[in-house]
Amino acid sequence: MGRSFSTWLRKRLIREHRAKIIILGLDAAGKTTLTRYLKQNEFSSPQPTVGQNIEVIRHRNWNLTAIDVAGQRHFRFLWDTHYRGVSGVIFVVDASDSFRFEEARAVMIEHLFENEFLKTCPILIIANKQDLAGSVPAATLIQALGLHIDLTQHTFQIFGCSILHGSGIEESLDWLISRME
Ligand SMILES: Nc1nc2c(ncn2[C@@H]2O[C@H](COP(=O)(O)OP(=O)(O)OP(=O)(O)O)[C@@H](O)[C@H]2O)c(=O)[nH]1
Ligand SMILES: [Mg+2]
Repeated sequence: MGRSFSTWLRKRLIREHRAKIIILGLDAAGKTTLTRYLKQNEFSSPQPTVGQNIEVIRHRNWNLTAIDVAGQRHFRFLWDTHYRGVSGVIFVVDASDSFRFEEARAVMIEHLFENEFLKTCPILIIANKQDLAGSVPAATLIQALGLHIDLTQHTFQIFGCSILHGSGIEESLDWLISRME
């Protein structure tokens, strides 16, 4: 499938309120917990993902096909197989795990900012686990991840969320949908 056909199809689906989104982030950030919350509206503690989960999520009047990938290092090469046709990206960060911010930044640079397929996609960053002591607020995470330096070419927004408490999630998804084209 050529790039222009793929772009035409993506735009047409958006007009019908259908889109493919991809959920990226380090292992244990909360990608599968988020996917399940969006699907079933409840918190869970999933096993680490092997490969990927694909779920269709209803949000407002949208049908979102969400690709929830495995974040462990040895699975990250698989992310490449899902980028084509993506209209929006969610990058989940465990905001309580400052030891891994540097690794999260490196993964963002490699997989997001230098990615041809995701160049025009809005990027929603979830600063997750705000319920945990020691978690940093969204504004601090922008600095810690260097987003003010690296993300100048992209449409992005960061939201502090706790999937455990169900806070910040609805409005973050509203933002992503409003920016998809
Ligand atoms: N306290 C708290 N724990 C959370 C939150 N979100 C997710 N978790 C927990 O974080 C752990 C990891 O969550 P997962 O959803 O499996 O993480 P993942 O990003 O899918 O990890 P991989 O599949 O290995 O890439 C689980 O024990 C979740 O219950 C949150 O908002 N608050
Ligand atoms: Mg997972």
